[in-house]
Amino acid sequence: MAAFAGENMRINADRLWDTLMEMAKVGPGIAGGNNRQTLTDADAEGRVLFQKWCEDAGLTMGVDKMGTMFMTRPGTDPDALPVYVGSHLDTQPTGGKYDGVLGVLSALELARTLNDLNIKTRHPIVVTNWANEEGARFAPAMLASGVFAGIHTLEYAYGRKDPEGLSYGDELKRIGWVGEEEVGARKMHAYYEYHIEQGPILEAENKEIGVVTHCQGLWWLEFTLTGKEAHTGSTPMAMRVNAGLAMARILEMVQTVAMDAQPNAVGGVGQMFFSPNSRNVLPGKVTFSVDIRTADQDKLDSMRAKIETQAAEICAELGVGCSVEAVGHFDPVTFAPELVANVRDAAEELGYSHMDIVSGAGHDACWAAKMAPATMVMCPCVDGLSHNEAEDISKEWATAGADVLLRAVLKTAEIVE
Ligand code: HGY
Ligand code: MN
Ligand code: MN
Repeated sequence: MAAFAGENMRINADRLWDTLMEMAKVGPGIAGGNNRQTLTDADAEGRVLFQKWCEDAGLTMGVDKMGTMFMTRPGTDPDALPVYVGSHLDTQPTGGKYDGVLGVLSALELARTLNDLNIKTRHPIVVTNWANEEGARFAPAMLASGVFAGIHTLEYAYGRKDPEGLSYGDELKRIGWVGEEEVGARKMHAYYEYHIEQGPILEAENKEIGVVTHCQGLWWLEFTLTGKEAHTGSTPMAMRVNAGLAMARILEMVQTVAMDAQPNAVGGVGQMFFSPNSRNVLPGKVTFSVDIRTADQDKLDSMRAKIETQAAEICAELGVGCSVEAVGHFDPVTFAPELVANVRDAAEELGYSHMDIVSGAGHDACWAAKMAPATMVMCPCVDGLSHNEAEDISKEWATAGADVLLRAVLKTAEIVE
């Protein structure tokens, strides 16, 4: 990379941290984290704040029909496709302050730093806030970037419902963030995403930077088990059609399938609903979502097949009805080697310790990778904890990753002397 005015360019660490802490005040959780779920009033408040910050930095906003926000810093070449740099501002119901947010606000900080140094780039840079990355309220995860990549139709996405039965389309309209742009009409030169690791590897290996080469593939399998509602006291054991028992046996089986697939495979359940969910009524209906992941394609598919086959056997034995729907999926992702090299070189040049890593969590970068060369930068998080209000990072970790993001992006966006 040619020497340039900001050879040892670094972001403004204090400004990034202050911006993160400001956003953390929007949609506070009950234990120090955030509950800024997608398309809630808190999400709307965070969007408005982010829009103000971006427009104060001279970026111009575009919004698409899924509500994704694209904030453009112009380049010098009108024909050059933009370099997109982003992540997500929506959080889990008991989310942390950094999951997604660090990537979006570091991309903003990148633009702010280029403004400070009066640096121009040939390619425009687009700071991006993808709508509904988490999939907590409206499954699947990465819904908006999935529509952008042509994985889902806009109609499918608008029809997705939250546990209260509210639809994505209606809620997006309610908060006033239905954009004009067709989803996916934008073309990307490249995509970078900076994210906390959400796992324990970087901290355990004492590395400041994760050079993300791949991302695990994922299945979300939504099971609906049908039992017979009956009195928990007066119904003899032999007469029970017990969907709750079937669920328990399936959860145990998922654990076994995941452990048999070691190393580097995971499986578990985060969400379940009992109906009628009354202490003294055996459930007539149990729904739950199985989340399995691994970076190995064959292993991912065989885990799914085993779980579906054995779940059917468990339910048949108990006389419980069983149906399953795949409500989320992406195959393992290999990120663009040339962008991965940019991240690794940037860490090296800046003197940050680094290691190659496979992302355990899914990210919008997984769908962006279908549209253009894409990659990620990661920083450690304390105890590898995420999707927990106690999620924590150090200011030094946040800064290191943002410095690397800036330098890697400039390798692609091309500084104009
Ligand atoms: O589920 C995921 O991996 C991401 O946090 N949405
Ligand atoms: Mn995330
Ligand atoms: Mn998340």
